[in-house]
Amino acid sequence: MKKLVASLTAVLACLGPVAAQAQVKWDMPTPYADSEFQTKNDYQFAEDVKKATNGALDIKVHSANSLIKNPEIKRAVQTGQVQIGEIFKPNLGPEDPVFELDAIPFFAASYREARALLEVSRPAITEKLMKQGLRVLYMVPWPSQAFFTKKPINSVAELKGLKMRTYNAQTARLAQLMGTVPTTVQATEIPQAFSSGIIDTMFTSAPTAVTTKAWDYTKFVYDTQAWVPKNVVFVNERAFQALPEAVRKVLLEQAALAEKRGWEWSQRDNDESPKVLVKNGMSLTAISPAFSAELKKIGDQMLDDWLKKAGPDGKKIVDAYREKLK
Ligand code: PCA
Repeated sequence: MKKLVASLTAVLACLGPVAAQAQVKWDMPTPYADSEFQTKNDYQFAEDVKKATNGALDIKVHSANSLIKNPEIKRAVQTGQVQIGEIFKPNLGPEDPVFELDAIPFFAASYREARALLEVSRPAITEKLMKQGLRVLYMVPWPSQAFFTKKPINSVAELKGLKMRTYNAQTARLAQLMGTVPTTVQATEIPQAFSSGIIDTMFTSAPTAVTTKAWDYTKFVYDTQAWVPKNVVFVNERAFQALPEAVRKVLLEQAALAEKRGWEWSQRDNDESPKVLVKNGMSLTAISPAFSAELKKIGDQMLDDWLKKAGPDGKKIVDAYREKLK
């Protein structure tokens, strides 16, 4: 018995430093592929958190829908199945219009406008998610969304009847207003959707087009300069509160850095990715003024619809945004 106690004591002594540094492991699902700058930013965030906490918090990123599928990620974080996750924020539009304001065409089209919109809508977004037990860590925009087509397009009429890849309720509405047939396809499934003929044209940003090799299926890319929608990374609030205070502090600091870095990387890719598309044989042009005017009209209609849905709270955000841009 004495011997057993002695050896147990020895074992515990060895474990001492580890036990004092109890390691917490978190899983972080994201819908997007490893090559997307958003995912690279998540990996960097996870690595920086691990380093800055001396390994006390170890976040494992699960990319490309590998652990949890896109539509289930929010619920998985809410229920604690995983502790942290990333989604395309406007996907939450059907739940509350405030989440989808950044995906209305021509409402907040540049990075400057996207930033102003985030500043005025961040309190509402974070409060609404916190009510659901989700703490927002960072929000990073995708570059300007573009159309990818097989044939040249100079007006909305020329798109009529095409099968348009969309990624949420709002892009589906946009596709419908453009007279196309909306088909929801996850970013990771774009190549298969083109090759099986489910879609023949798509909306996305240049980086996602590079990731999915858009040149294999389409020839023309039209940069709409119309909307700069954001991803959101959130953490289960109970899991967050269960961390030691020092670790919580580091996590929030690193989240702020990840947001800053993500905006920089987004802007860098906004400049660089179109060049990769051209290098691979795609024809890149701005949309024609007539096409742009037609799209603007659709955007105005979508904003009207949005204001009706969002009521006085929504109008307050829109007014504050316009004020900020003055
Ligand atoms: N890439 C993602 C979201 C927006 C974007 O640029 C996608 O196409 O699904």
